[in-house]
Amino acid sequence: MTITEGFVGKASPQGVDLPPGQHLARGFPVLSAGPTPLISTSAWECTVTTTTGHKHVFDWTRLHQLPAEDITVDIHCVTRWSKLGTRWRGVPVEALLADIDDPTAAHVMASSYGGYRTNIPLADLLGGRAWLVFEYDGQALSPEHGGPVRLLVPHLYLWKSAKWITGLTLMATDQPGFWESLGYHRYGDPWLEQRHSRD
Ligand SMILES: Nc1nc2c(c(=O)[nH]1)N[C@H]1C(S)=C(S)[C@@H](COP(=O)(O)O)O[C@H]1N2
Ligand SMILES: [Mo]
Repeated sequence: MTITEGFVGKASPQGVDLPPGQHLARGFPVLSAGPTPLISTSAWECTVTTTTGHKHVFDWTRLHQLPAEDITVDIHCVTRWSKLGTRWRGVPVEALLADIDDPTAAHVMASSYGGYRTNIPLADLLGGRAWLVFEYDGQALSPEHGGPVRLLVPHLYLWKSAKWITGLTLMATDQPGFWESLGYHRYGDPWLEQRHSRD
């Protein structure tokens, strides 16, 4: 999709493909439920835990041994701002999970440094629809936006894209994360306006 400068900032732009109830953001808002943790690339780790408790640790070096790709996607926050054509670089979650055998896994709890958690069906992290990203717009991902590494699941509301990712826990059954426990939707499809649990 292409957008022209003139559309940016208009509340109801004509010809721009926005989910219902969303408007275009100016700039890149920061939304964090707590303080920004400062994690060096050498200290960063993301642990994949299987339903049987096996742990697979990915550090910065191991993450960069996996094939990275550049992605351009639209992102949608439940607070009603969207940002079109955002550019990131990262590794598909599918590549992390490729060698992990866990037939009973159906859901995933993503967890962050600082304790934030969010649940996502495993299928939504596969098929080239979710990444562990470490660059935004050609630069190292800044701490306030989740650097050194965050999850990016752009087809769901942005609260599912856990910043400062440190764990992916595979689960047989769904469990609510932080916002989901507070009444946000279990799944969070922006095109279906799945904002709250009653939606
Ligand atoms: N660890 C962590 N991840 C998080 C959050 C958070 O508070 N902590 N906020 C979520 C919410 S509600 C949104 S909208 C996006 C915001 O990402 P941004 O600050 O890069 O815009 O991050 C999501 N990931
Ligand atoms: Mo959000």
